[in-house]
Amino acid sequence: MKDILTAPFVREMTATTANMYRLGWDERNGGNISYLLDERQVGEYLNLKKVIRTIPTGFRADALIGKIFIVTGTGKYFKNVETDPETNLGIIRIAKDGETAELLWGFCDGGKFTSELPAHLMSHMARLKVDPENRVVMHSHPTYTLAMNYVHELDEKKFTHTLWEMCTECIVVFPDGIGILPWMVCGTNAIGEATAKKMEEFRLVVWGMHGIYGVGKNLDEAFGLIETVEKAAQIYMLTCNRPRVNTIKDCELVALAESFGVKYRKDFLNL
Ligand code: 2HA
Ligand code: ZN
Repeated sequence: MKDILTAPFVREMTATTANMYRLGWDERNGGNISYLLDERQVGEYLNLKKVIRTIPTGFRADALIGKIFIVTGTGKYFKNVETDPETNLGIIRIAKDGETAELLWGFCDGGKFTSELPAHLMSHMARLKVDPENRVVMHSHPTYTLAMNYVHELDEKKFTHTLWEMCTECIVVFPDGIGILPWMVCGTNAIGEATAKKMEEFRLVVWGMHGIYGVGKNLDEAFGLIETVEKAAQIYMLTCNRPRVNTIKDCELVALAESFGVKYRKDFLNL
């Protein structure tokens, strides 16, 4: 059996959480990540028959029975994952009943998975239906994106359109736009269900005045989506109090999207 601390998926999780912490997106216990793993790959590092303990999830995820995820822990700080992955991360498998998590590794101080597990697993189910390659669900509190939530209308079309105007790459990186939920109590099945519903259509979902969710086939892709939104939101926040002298026009956004061959939300433009 190989040393789990050398597994690429553990290394990627520690590098990503450290990176997000240093960007100032994940203060204290803010943010959470879940990453669907390949059973055969995990089997090189762990005895898959050995369940350390079982933890109820509080909801059913039948479509994920037998699936294995590496997830960040509830109350744990992204800041500390790098130095102590075995306490701050866990590897769980969804049990045959669809509503229990079998702990295979980690959370070694008796901890458990993120409080946002409903939003994560429900989003995995929604995304896998649209994109069978999807593996990662990532939640974070990026500073400028959050700031923008307070001064910009929380309307999917208008919010996406403003961000598309802020950096040339935006419409190419997230042509499908951004879904938005109003402020809701976090950590509940209700916000999980609402997030998953948005995930049928979007790879990015803003939780009004809380943060953002991004998904992808690997950590880089989910991170890159959020990073691009955050960069555009930063440009917006740096410029929104000043007269706008120049902008990228809608006809130019169309030219970009067509040149890069991306399928974009035409209804999010004012053509
Ligand atoms: O895990 O970010 O949404 C802490 C949070 C809750
Ligand atoms: Zn949060």
